[in-house]
Amino acid sequence: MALLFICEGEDSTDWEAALRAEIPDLDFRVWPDKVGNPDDIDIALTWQPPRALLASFPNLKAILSLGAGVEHILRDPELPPGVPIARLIDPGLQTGMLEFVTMEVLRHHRREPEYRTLQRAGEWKLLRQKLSRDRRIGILGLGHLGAACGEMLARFGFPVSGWARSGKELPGITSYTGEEGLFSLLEQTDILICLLPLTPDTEDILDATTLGALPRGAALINAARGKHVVDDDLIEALDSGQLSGATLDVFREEPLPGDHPFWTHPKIILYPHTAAWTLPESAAPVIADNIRRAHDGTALSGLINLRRGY
Ligand code: NDP
Ligand code: OXD
Repeated sequence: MALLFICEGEDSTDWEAALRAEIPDLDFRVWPDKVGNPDDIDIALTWQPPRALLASFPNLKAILSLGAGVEHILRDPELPPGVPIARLIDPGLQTGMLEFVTMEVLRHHRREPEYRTLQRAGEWKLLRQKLSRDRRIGILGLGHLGAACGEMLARFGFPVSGWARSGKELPGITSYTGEEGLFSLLEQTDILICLLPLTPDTEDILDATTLGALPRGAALINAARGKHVVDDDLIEALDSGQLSGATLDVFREEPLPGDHPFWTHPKIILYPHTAAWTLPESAAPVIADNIRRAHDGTALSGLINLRRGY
């Protein structure tokens, strides 16, 4: 049986080496040039598989995402029924996200964007600083990434609240659930971080209503998916002063079109979907473990619940 690597534009060399170091006899194939007999393929390791491709492998035992998100797989209306799908739970992704979120929280907390504007204007001016205990953080999504970020930020002394589908008991984090809980969190959040999966329930969650529920002058960090944000509502919130700034790593359309207003908005800090990378040297052991589980018929780690969409 064979693993098929399906990730257009990605060099598979390092992946093959890293996975072979874990499973020396792995039959590693690459779509579209090195697929061989479709009947041989029992594991798909993929990012953004083309529509209906996965259904063309009759002996598939597992679909493994190359990222934490799985909406890029679930968008395929012709997925093979009954084949388990797993998201990636990777320590490297978590570390990358911790670094990114910490960097951006501190940037907003310490008013770095305003200092850069003052520098460009040649102006020597001190901006009032706050203690971390007076800067409230709200995190949407308390999973593998959100919970770790929350615990890290709590250690800086920030009061941290988080919102998830189920209630959590996490050190230093006040947990909220449900729609009422969402608005309770929003109204006491100075820096909002989105780390939700993209599902029908979470799409467009950051709109005029939710952004308007934040205290005036709050900041947003979206490191989850672009479709969590209603772009026009975000621009309106920034222009009106409701939000003081936004860090955006992800966009409805990627690459972000050259004429999109986010590129030049003075209150937006923009990154090209780079908050946390899936690196073979960190992810290969986790993926290898799931390959073995699929072969043994045991439950995959990070198994997706199709009804919930994550
Ligand atoms: P997890 O599945 O571990 O966590 C998801 C969290 O969101 C859980 O706490 C879950 O609640 C909560 N959640 C899901 N749906 C709802 C809902 N409808 N209402 C309230 N809470 C909800 O995912 P990860 O932490 O691993 O990853 C999160 C996302 O981060 C990924 O899906 C991906 O989109 C994004 N990402 C972005 C990267 C980047 O480079 N920009 C890199 C990696 C990930 P519960 O715990 O109760 O189930
Ligand atoms: C992911 C991502 O989902 O990088 O892992 O966006």
